[in-house]
This record gives sequence, structure tokens and C-alpha cells, in this order.
Amino acid sequence: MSSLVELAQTLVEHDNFLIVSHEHPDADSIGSMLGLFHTLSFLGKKCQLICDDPVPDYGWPGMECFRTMEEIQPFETAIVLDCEPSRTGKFVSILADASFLINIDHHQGNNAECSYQFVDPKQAATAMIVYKLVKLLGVPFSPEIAKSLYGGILGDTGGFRYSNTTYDVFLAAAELVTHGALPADTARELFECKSFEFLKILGFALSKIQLSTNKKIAWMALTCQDFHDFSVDPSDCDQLIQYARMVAGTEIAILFREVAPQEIRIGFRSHRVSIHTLASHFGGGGHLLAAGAKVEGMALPAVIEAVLAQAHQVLE
Ligand SMILES: [Mn+2]
Repeated sequence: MSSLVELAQTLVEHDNFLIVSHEHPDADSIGSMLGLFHTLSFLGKKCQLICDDPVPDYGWPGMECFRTMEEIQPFETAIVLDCEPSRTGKFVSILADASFLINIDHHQGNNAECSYQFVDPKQAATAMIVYKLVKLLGVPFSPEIAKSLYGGILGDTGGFRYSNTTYDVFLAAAELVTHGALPADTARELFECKSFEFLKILGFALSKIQLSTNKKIAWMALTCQDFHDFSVDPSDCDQLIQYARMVAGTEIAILFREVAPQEIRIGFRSHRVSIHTLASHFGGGGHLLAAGAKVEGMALPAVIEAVLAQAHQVLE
């Protein structure tokens, strides 16, 4: 049974870290990576931050330290944050070189094989776990650490709106604000600063939103051609699902993105019904009320049909 104290001890005992997270990093993966990077650096540890996808330009301290696959220097200990190691894309092979592999996550069902694993699905964000680690390690919250972790928590709680927004989350956020996190700036960076192209495709997606006959499922589907027409990267459009989720009276929201022919990314959101099993049915995973999957080898209309049929079963 792993504990946070043991995890803190494990970090102290190791050095020369490589920190990595999932593909298409979100606010929590970036915030927890940066927060841990600043913390380990404070402890005098050698540390590399790695990401091969474009990192959203939130302007948080340390973002300039991200390196690509080609720039990786020799390392000893790898830390995978906010996902299981198999979801790190092209870094999977690099992680095999680590003499010690640590996995820190809050996703339900993560039971990956590694040297040391700490998974707590009760935590609202991986940044919450890192926040607790920082305290256990006795590292003072610098503005750099505070801003990064606050951003991660704000991202995964949807701006303190989702059901994972607990008393603990508010306490952590308050402490981070004391140490330099900036609520208004971070909220704007995460939720209110969209590219012109994104707003155009949002308008298009809203005009195409669909509702099941029982009015319980709202979904949106965008094709490769749509992304091309609007000059938007499909990876930058995962937030569209927030809008499908707003339809009054619905239980489940689904976003289909055809990122390449016969490669469909599916996002699921729910207000109450667990959609975790729905996502795992299609090879994905996530949380009880927010999950995702990727289906390959099927065309978009067939995927939509299969997923909607399964979603109706979940509601029965
Ligand atoms: Mn997360």
C-alpha cells in the first residue's frame, strides 16, 4: 500500500528526474509537472521537463523549461504525472530506460506496472497530490509553485465548478493564493482566452449540436474537414464538450472529433451517471463523470452510432 509519505521519501532518495505527462497536455498535467519541477529543483535535484506536443501558452513560470524528445539528456528516475505511463505517447519507449519509474495520478483504474505508484482517485487533480507532496517535503510555496499548482487545480475542477470541488480543494487554493497564485489571471488564461479560430468553430459546432429523442444525450461531431476549414487543431477543441454539457435536462454529453480518417477521439461528460465504464467500453478511461476514448479503424458515422447505442444502455 503506497502512501504520500512513502512517495515523498522515494522522491528524496532519487535524483536526475525526467518529468512527463500525457499527450495533448491539459492545465492539470502542465500545472503538476511545473509544480513538481520547481519543488525538486528547490531540493537541489536535477530535473528535466518533457513534452512533445505544443504546450498551451498559459505563461506560467517555468514553461520555457519544457524540452522535446530530441533534447532529452541522460536521466535516472522518470516521473509520469496525471496518467499511466502507457498514455505518454512516444515517451513510452524512453520510459523503459528509466532505472526507476514513479507514477503519480488521480485517474480511476490506473494500475500500471512501475517501480513506485501513487494513485488517488479521490483527489480533484494531480496538482492536489503535488500540493500535498510539497507540504510533506517541507518545501516553501514559491510564487512559481503556487501559480502552477493553482492552475492545475483550477483546470481539473472546471474553475471550482465540478463535483470534485471539495473543502480540501478550497483550502489548498486559498493557501496557494497566499503564496502568489493569481485567481483572476489564471481564470482568464484557462477559460476566457480563446483564439479567433476556436470561437468560429465553436459557433459552427453549436449550430450542429444534436439531442437524442429522449433528450438525455447531447452530442457534437466534427470532421477532419471541419478542423481544416476553420484552421484549428482538433487537439485544441476538447473544451467544446463543455457546451454540449450545458443543454438543460441532459444526462450525458459526447464530443466526437475525427482527428484523422478512421481515428475518432470521443469525450464524455455526465452530471450524475457514471460514464467511466462507457469510455472503457471503447478502450478509454478517465473519471466517473469525465472520461474519454479513442476509436481507430472505424468511420465517424459508425462510431457515433455505436457510442450512442452504448450510451442509451448506460441510462437504462
Ligand atoms: Mn488531472
